[in-house]
Order: sequence, then C-alpha cells, then structure tokens
Amino acid sequence: MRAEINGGTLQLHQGDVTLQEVDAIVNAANSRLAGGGGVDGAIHRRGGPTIMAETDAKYPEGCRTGSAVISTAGNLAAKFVIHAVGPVWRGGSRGEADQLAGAYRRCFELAVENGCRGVALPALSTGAYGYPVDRAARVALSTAIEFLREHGKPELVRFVLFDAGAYGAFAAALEELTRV
Ligand code: AR6
Repeated sequence: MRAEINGGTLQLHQGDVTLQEVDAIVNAANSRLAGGGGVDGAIHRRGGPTIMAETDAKYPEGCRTGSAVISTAGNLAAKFVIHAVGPVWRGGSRGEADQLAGAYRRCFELAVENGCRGVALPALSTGAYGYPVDRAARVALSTAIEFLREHGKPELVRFVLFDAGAYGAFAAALEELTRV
C-alpha cells in the first residue's frame, strides 16, 4: 500500500527492515544504545560490530527517549542506521504519543540532513516496549504525513512491518489518515 504526499512516497511493506536496500534503515533502540532483541538484535547481528563501536564512540551518553542518532551501517545494504528510541508503553497518559512522534520526526530530520532519499522504518515501541500497534500506527503515519507535507522529502518513507497484524494496523490507519 502507498500514498503520494507532496512529491514523496509513503509506503507500507511487510518484511524485515534489516534487508531493505534504501539509504537509511531505522533501529528500534534503547536509550543506552546497548543493543538488545527484536530489530536491534537483528541489525547488530547482520551489520556487524562496527555499528556498536561507532555509536559507543560518538554517543557515549546514549540517546534520550523520543529522539534518534545516526551511524554508518556496517555490512548492511543501507548506508546509515538511524537509532531511534521510542517510549515504553505505560498506559498512554505519560506522554508516550509525543515521545513516539518525536522519535519518528528526528529520524526524518536525520535522513534529510544526511542526504538520504529513502528511509525504511519498523513500528517503533510495538515489540518489547508494549505500545499498542493500532495507536502506534496512527502516531507513526501522522508524523510521516506531516513531515512530508512540510518538507516534500525524503523521497521514499517505507514502513516495514514484521507480521500481518502490524501490516493490517498500519494499512487501516493509513486509509483513515489519507481519506478525503
Ligand atoms: N524487521 C521489522 N520489524 C521487526 C523486526 C525486523 N527484523 N524484528 C522485530 N520487528 P522491538 P521496541 C517488529 O521489540 O518495542 C530491544 O531489545 C516487532 O514485531 O524490536 O521499540 C531494544 O534494544 C515489533 O512490531 O522494539 C530495546 O531495548 C517492532 O518491530 C527494545 O527492544 C518493534 O519491536 C525496544 O523495543
């Protein structure tokens, strides 16, 4: 599924974010940039040790929740990995939506600042961090749409959803948000 927004393409794809051949892929990181399971584990496994060596050297303080930092991508097909830190879900009244939107917004800013034409992103916070996927989909897509409306880039924003449930949630949200 796709939508054209102000010259940019917003695309939904079911698959593995680590395999995407785009300029930048986004990692679902933690604020210590310490590695872990899920997307983070897969990125460091496939990308090799240079990614962690670089983030340790450049970002010794880690990255705050609701933001992101960028590194090169080791053995991955992408040029860059953007390490984004989404919030842990605590019921929805602790600023989680703003933090999730902030993490995505920073990913788009870093992609544009580094000349990336295409960026592939997972559904941040919806695994170990427990964010309900329907709500996360609305936040993710409305942030992407707002950024594209304002900046007209990156040229390609591809959300890569791991399973059919997450894909369905993103597809429903995209239809709702782009309905005229
Ligand atoms: N490609 C695309 N999506 C994936 C992949 C993949 N290869 N693997 C998992 N998902 P998670 P979080 C989906 O747990 O919730 C780590 O330990 C998964 O089904 O990766 O932000 C970090 O170190 C889910 O929908 O990230 C942090 O400590 C979504 O990606 C913590 O987990 C996000 O799941 C971050 O938790």
